[in-house]
Amino acid sequence: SVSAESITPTANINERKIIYKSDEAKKRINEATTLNLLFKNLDRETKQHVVDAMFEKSVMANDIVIRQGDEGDYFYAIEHGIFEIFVNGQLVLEVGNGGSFGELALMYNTPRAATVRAKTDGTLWAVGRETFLLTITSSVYRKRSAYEEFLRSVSFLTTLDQSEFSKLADALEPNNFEDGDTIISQGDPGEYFYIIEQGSVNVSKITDMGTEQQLPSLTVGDYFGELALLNEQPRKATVVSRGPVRLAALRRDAFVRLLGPVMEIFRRNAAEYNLNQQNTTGQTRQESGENH
Ligand code: 1OR
Repeated sequence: SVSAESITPTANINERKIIYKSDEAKKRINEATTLNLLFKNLDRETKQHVVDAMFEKSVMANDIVIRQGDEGDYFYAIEHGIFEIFVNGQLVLEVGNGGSFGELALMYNTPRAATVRAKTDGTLWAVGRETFLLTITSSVYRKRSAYEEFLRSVSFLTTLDQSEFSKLADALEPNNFEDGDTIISQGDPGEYFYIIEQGSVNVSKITDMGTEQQLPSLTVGDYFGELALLNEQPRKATVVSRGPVRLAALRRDAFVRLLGPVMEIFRRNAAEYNLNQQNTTGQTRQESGENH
């Protein structure tokens, strides 16, 4: 299953694999990987390393790309096509353009956890085990270590256990903002939840009366953006960075999946926020239990 056990990058080859590619092929790889979480956190040089080592694999509908139980050899990024994932013969997921699969067996050195079959004709970009371990796994590992330390210091997360911290660390996306940037705007749909890693933010809202109300500012270890995800409603406030700000962002699906254990805290604070709404100006979150 998809677990968050310890990852130990052990590959130590020095020679770097380079498979020649046209600019057009590089462009296609770029388009196929920009939204992928596993590629998002790679620095430019590491990404180049991965792209250099990739080779193109064309598949036809019904081809089996990965068989459950086999040893892991390649990781695949999907350029186009739809792929069905089966666990013990049961269809559990379909992945398409911009998605990927085959990372688990390589990262955790376990047998393939699922069978992957092409539902349509398609094009994949394959990365061999050694390159994968040297680049993507190492980067996931570095990111996990860096985030875990921070997450343990965040007070609203103290009820999480080790494996929950690891999964959360893997799913967080670093986001940097400059002084004065608008991070979320009141009225917009909400797709992300944020924890402040560095810096602080100003929070304000336009009230029903049409006046602007300043809400308590937030700083390191505080969170915002949960209300829109909890209630599936538009953003209730505008958040603007105050100096340079570094945030750890969590997408809606991961928020629901990984922060289950702290939903009660969010709901309780949200309820208090409603009670205190009229007199929040100048207070801190600790005083008002307020959040956004
Ligand atoms: P792999 O190297 O084990 C099969 O080869 C791949 O299928 C696996 O890496 C993942 O990339 C992909 N359970 C197991 N493997 C999955 C799953 C999955 N989803 C995608 N893969 N589950 C679905 C989670 C929504 C869990 C089902 C119980």
